[in-house]
Amino acid sequence: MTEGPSGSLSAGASAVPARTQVLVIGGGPAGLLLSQLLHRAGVDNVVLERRSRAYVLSRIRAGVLEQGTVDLLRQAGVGARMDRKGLVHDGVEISFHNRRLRLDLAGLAGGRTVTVYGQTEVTADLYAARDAMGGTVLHEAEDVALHDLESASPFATFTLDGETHRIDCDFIAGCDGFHGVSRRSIPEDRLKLFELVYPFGWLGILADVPPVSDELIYASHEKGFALCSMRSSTRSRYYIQCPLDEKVGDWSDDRFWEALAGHLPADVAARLVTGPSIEKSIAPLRSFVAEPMRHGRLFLAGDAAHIVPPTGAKGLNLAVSDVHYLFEGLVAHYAAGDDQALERYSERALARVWKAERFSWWMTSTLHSFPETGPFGARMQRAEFDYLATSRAAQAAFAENYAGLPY
Ligand code: FAS
Ligand code: PHB
Repeated sequence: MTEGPSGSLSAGASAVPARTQVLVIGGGPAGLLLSQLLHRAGVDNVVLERRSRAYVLSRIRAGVLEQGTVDLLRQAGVGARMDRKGLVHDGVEISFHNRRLRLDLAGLAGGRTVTVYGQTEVTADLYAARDAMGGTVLHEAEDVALHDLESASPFATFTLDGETHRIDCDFIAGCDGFHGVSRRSIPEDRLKLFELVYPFGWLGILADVPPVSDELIYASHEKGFALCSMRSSTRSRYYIQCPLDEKVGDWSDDRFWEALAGHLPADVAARLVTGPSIEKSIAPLRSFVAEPMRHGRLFLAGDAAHIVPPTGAKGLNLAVSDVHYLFEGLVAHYAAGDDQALERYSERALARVWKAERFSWWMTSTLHSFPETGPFGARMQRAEFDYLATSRAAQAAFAENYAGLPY
């Protein structure tokens, strides 16, 4: 089905343009934000999304926005509800085997803060803005295939409502996530892949209960890692480290709450308010990068090009910084015939991606339980925390990474 102005459903070939300037594959945060920015800059674009709009809006994912993400969402004209409902945090807490450390992000990182505002809300705001501008987002586009990527006239084919379509374009933005078609459309001998799969996952719960703390708590405990987050003053998001072979169906709400309390410092656990879950899921953790993030007229952005473990709250924020670089390049191409920024896109985006990969890997390695690394590994984790707890330089480095490195 296709979505036209005001989100109305309209089926059939008439809604599918034969050509556009930029074809965006994937209607998640990267694709929708790029589409919105391009449309406001007068660059014609179409989004092809495999799933229904309802499915995309049902996904529960990221929760923390860096300042750069907040700024770009405002630039795209989708910051109003975020500014009303988002929770601005100037600090974050790390507890390590019951030792508590608050990191004053604003004081350590030149006044920068983070905003707690769910990715689901960001996606809803982006869809509302696409509708308001009459943007073209084609949902349930199946069998998307990319063609002639190394020519000046790439195109995509796909089926919609049982009909096969082709859209010709100047550029294709591959914003279709880790499992999308875009990265897989690049010949294997042109890509270099880097991957680290962690030996555990995150079991997450969403519940309409007040958060246990005003700020996020990243808790490292001998039983494993836990994260206390939130979506509002009445809706909480919690995670605990779990083995990869765990099944979410084996976790009743009571079992989750009991396990979470056992991963937290006693005074935090004592304040925990429990209640029925709205959502419960298990996510695997991996670090992954595909280089380069470009092949001919195809540019990868977001999870299509890289994945980080959610410990550093970087996944969504990296998708946004990719979009920033790609948008700059595309606008320079159309406005001034200048392709320098497009030529440098992969190099610029990867420079920031790898720094976020490092920080996310470091936070994951320091705060999770890794029995396989033995007593020495446990001492290294304790030394990391001791250094962070006793060095303002280490705290400043943590803060500038967590609040978001500059674009
Ligand atoms: P997305 O995966 O969000 O969007 C890609 C879109 O492309 C999807 O809508 C998909 O349906 C579509 N698509 C896929 N294949 C297609 C095809 N062949 N044709 C057309 N469309 C196609 N990040 C954080 O910062 N903090 C977190 O706490 C956090 N938690 C997460 C929990 C989970 C379970 C997951 C999976 C990820 C989490 N992330 C988190 C990372 C997440 O937020 C991503 O970084 C973010 O969604 C990236 O956005 P996109 O690059 O747009 O990719
Ligand atoms: C979340 O609220 O979902 C969240 C927050 C911070 C993280 C990961 C997830 O590092």
